[in-house]
Amino acid sequence: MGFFNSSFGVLALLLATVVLPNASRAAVATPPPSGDADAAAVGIDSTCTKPHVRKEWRRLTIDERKSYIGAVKCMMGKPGVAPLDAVTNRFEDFLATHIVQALDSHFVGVFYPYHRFLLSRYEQELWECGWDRGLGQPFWDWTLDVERDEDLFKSPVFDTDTGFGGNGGWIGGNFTHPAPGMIVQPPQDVPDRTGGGCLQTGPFADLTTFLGPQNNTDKKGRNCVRRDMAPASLRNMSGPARVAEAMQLPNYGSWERTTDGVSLHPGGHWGVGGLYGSMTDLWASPADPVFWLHHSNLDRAWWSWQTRDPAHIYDISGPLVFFDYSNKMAGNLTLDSTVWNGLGDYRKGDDGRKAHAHSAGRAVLRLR
Ligand SMILES: *[C@@H]1O[C@H](CO)[C@@H](O)[C@H](O)[C@H]1NC(C)=O
Ligand SMILES: *[C@@H]1O[C@H](CO)[C@@H](O)[C@H](O)[C@H]1NC(C)=O
Ligand SMILES: *[C@@H]1O[C@H](CO)[C@@H](O)[C@H](O)[C@H]1NC(C)=O
Ligand SMILES: *[C@@H]1O[C@H](CO)[C@@H](O)[C@H](O)[C@H]1NC(C)=O
Ligand SMILES: [Cu+2]
Repeated sequence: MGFFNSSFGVLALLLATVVLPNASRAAVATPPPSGDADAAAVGIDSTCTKPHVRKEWRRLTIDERKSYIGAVKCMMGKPGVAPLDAVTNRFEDFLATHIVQALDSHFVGVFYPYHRFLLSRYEQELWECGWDRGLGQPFWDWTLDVERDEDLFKSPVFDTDTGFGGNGGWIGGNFTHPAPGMIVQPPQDVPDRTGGGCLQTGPFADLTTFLGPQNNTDKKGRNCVRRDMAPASLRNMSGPARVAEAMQLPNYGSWERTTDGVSLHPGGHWGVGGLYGSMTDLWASPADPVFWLHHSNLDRAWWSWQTRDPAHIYDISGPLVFFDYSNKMAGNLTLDSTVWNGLGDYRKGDDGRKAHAHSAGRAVLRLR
């Protein structure tokens, strides 16, 4: 039974080791959990006595914000390991992984565990690049930036000096009539969008990559990171009312399906990416470094939901196949499922566990 016990520990790591935003402004409807007391409350036998702390971006000191940005740039300056010519640095390993695995990690049960795992791998790379090991991946609490439209544009997260830079310049068009050469990213119009052009301000101004748009992983032309901010979309999908509503969802299946629908998850993506922006790209959204702050908050929201009820903490379900919510093609995710981050070649039927082990760090995590 030793095997069971130790691998159960791995499950606990994935589903329950979470990073506790102890100093957060806690605009998510319920105050977020604040340490081992909460872990104990939901029955987690934690031996972690000094967890690192994920903080809201504006709760970091200015020096910490600059240090975080420096760590991301450090990743962009390190060689990548993914076996793709289009990958030119370590930051892009994570982007490539997300592109290749996009259809296996969204609108499926594993959506939350997959992104928790990827986030954790990214966080470790940040530490390797000098980020404070006492601090985890910072998060962007969307609810702090939705009261008025201008709040989004003034957010410290999008500061042009100590944040991730601002909006892209205006490009016309809409969902049915996009501007020439522009790729529409979401499945519907984003009428409140305000930009569409390349990111031209802030520490990541003029950032480009060969990867994307969408599922492209060939080394063709470079493309820029685009922003197309949509403040009403952010408010409508990721504002306090939607967060409060989501927290009431009764089980993981409805939590995943609802929040990955027109709700918290796309809210942060479309709020920054609008119609044309990188953040709205289902595959290549991690081209924009702010992706990781959005997903850190989404992970925090899941943890808040998980710790609301002891029955939630190990609750898992949801389709194994993209958007197969009626289970027509396959069953649900279970605690016996495997979560992995890597560049396995699905098109050749290889699930990637053996081959491409190092795209985002460790390749595979078994739930049990
Ligand atoms: C989209 O743009 C076209 C061309 O300008 C316009 O005719 C159409 O009304 C627009 N659609 C919406 C929903 O605004
Ligand atoms: C990318 O998506 C297109 C359109 O859906 C598809 O035809 C193509 O096979 C995909 N390419 C890869 C590398 O997955
Ligand atoms: C946001 O919600 C308001 C109120 O329901 C609605 O009037 C508006 O059209 C919505 N905007 C977007 C972009 O979803
Ligand atoms: C999958 O899980 C959902 C709850 O998330 C449940 O309603 C459904 O019956 C399950 N499907 C199967 C085939 O077990
Ligand atoms: Cu994703």
